[in-house]
Amino acid sequence: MSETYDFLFKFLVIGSAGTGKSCLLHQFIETKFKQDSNHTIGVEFGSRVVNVGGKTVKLQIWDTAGQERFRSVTRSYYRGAAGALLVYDITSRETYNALTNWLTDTRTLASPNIVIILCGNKKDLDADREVTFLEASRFAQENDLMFLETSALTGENVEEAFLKTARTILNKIESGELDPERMGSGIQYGDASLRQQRQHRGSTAQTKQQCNC
Ligand SMILES: Nc1nc2c(ncn2[C@@H]2O[C@H](COP(=O)(O)OP(=O)(O)OP(=O)(O)O)[C@@H](O)[C@H]2O)c(=O)[nH]1
Ligand SMILES: [Mg+2]
Repeated sequence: MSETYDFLFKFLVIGSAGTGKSCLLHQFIETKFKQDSNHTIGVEFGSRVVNVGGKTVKLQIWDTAGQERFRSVTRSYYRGAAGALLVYDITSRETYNALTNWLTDTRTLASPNIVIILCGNKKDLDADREVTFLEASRFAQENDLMFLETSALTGENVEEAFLKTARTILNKIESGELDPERMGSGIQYGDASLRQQRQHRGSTAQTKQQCNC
């Protein structure tokens, strides 16, 4: 069966090793927790078609390795991403402290228009929390990021994180702030919207023929 969608958005999942990036992607795509998740080698890939604001959007998601030794490989994926989930682990201050480095990389390598959501993952492990919700939300505000605490284990806020990012991108397309035709936007028109545009062009041509002007 061929899929029809209005837009395709390219997404990245980034952040330190062991924060739960692969589990978040798995939960989003399979709606279950990934048992025995191993460190990602380089980059893994997943996709899912979602409905946002009346549009069908295919999310093409690149789940990158957090380990330092893969940094040169993963850096090559930043270009041309429309959205990113920047993940830390609420039970590990080290992964939270590393966020500034991840942001520097993103701001240097990705499109200036990239929409980023900060995800404080492992929300289910509240008893082992090392990073408060308040300090992370302040950090997000200061750095112009959206913010959610998530749990790839229970599924809490996982779909929301992806959908919120997609909705923001869609709003920016509709307001004209984002141009899907721009090189490296990380956005492509799908069959459905191309057909609509063609139909629209067809009807404009017809109107012109009829009015003799
Ligand atoms: N309790 C709990 N554990 C989680 C959650 N998400 C991931 N984990 C655990 O955290 C560990 C690392 O998860 P991964 O998804 O492999 O981490 P990653 O960020 O992809 O790591 P790299 O691929 O090395 O960058 C695994 O043991 C998971 O079971 C969560 O939301 N809650
Ligand atoms: Mg991984």
